[in-house]
Amino acid sequence: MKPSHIEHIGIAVKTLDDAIPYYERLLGTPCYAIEEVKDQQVRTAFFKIGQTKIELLESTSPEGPVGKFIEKKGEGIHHIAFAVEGLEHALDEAKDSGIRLIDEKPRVGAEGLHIAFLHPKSTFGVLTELCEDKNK
Ligand code: CMX
Repeated sequence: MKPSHIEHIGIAVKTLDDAIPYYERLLGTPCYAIEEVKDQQVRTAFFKIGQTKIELLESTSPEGPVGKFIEKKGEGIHHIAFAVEGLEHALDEAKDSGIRLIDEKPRVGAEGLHIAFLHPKSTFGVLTELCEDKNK
């Protein structure tokens, strides 16, 4: 799969309003985008630090993946996303090596990235996202 870098770290928070000021102080940089991803039932807020982003995730529904995560585990690191070139091929490789895919095919996530998730039960407990910026 050979990712080029960590594209972002997703952090589940109860509310963006409470979490954004903390990250703005910590990172010394303003939140540069807030975006709702309807099919994931989340609102996201982004910060850039070097090549990597911090993505805060606020659930818009208790039934969504982040709502369920917070209910079970509380706030905290939700997933790690690796940037790859050739996402479809990377998914084929993951599948061939026995990793369970959540998304068999890429779909469009926040910031227009093409994304796909690997199941935490086959990635040592870490929900893992592979993503590709097709505009690059
Ligand atoms: N990290 C690690 N483990 C996780 C997890 C996470 N983020 N989310 C769930 N799990 C674990 C649960 O603890 C549970 O483990 P146990 O069976 O040992 O208790 C197991 O996975 C099943 O969890 P669940 O609460 O029953 O939830 P589901 O099986 O319905 O869904 C998952 C889990 C990972 C398949 C689902 O959350 C998913 O499809 N995630 C991918 C999409 C996503 O997370 N979108 C939000 C971000 C979108 C964005 O960045 O734009």
